[in-house]
Amino acid sequence: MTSSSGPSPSQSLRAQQHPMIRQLADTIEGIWQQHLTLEPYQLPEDLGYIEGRLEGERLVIENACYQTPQFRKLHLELARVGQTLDILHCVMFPRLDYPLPMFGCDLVGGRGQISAAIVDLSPTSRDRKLSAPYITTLGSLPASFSQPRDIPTWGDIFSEICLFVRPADGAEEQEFVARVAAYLTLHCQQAVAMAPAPDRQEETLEGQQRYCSQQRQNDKTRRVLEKAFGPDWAERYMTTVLFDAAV
Ligand code: BLA
Repeated sequence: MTSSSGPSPSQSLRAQQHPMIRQLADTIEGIWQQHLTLEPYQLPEDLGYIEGRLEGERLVIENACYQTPQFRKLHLELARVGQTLDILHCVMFPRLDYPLPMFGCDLVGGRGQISAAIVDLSPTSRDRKLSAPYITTLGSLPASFSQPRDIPTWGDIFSEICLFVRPADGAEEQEFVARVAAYLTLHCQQAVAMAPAPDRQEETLEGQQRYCSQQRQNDKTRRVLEKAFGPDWAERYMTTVLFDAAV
């Protein structure tokens, strides 16, 4: 396994990935830059660029990480397994005095086809409900995806506006990217307009902890990491980089 923070490796992996992943990564970073004031975020022990190979195929991971006044961590990860499996993973972790939902997005694809495309704004409030602006703006967007997918049981953290599909063609891929842009733009606007609510820190912490512990039950993610890095490394990566609830 190697780990380094070399000169902007993300451009290189991004250029090789499935075009929808490349496009979505550029879209997410563009919206972040447009709406938020980004500062660097130091990942533990230089987990910026990682390569692993245990049994089977090589796994390359490139992380981009930022923080802002409203978010303790903005994480965008691109990964490639062998020559075939491309992954985009993105989660935005609000600071505890900003009782905002968790933006999460995952794209998994290979050999020219994206098999899983999911985006959600997942509530962390005790009542497990999204606030009105999210529902009114995003709850009524037209849904014309022909291959919706079923949410696994650990996914009870996701909201009523969660979109989980297998995009059938280029038009559906574009529609999904546009959906992510709409979710993300509204979320950034909500965040910058929000006054901090220190009295809700405990509730927000509990909500983020619930979100992370459910996400860590995704065996499909865990298996990919374990195959390349082993179970201990996979557990550490899932709890400190992908879904760290400790603040
Ligand atoms: C599915 N995630 C998957 C799959 C793989 C990964 C291989 C199966 C693809 C398929 O069913 O078609 C792998 N995802 C990864 C890896 C990383 C990753 C290795 O992010 C990181 C290194 N997952 C998330 C986030 C969400 C998410 C933020 O990381 C949602 C907001 C959801 N991924 C998610 C869901 C599935 C999935 C719901 C389907 C799981 C299932 O059907 O059992």
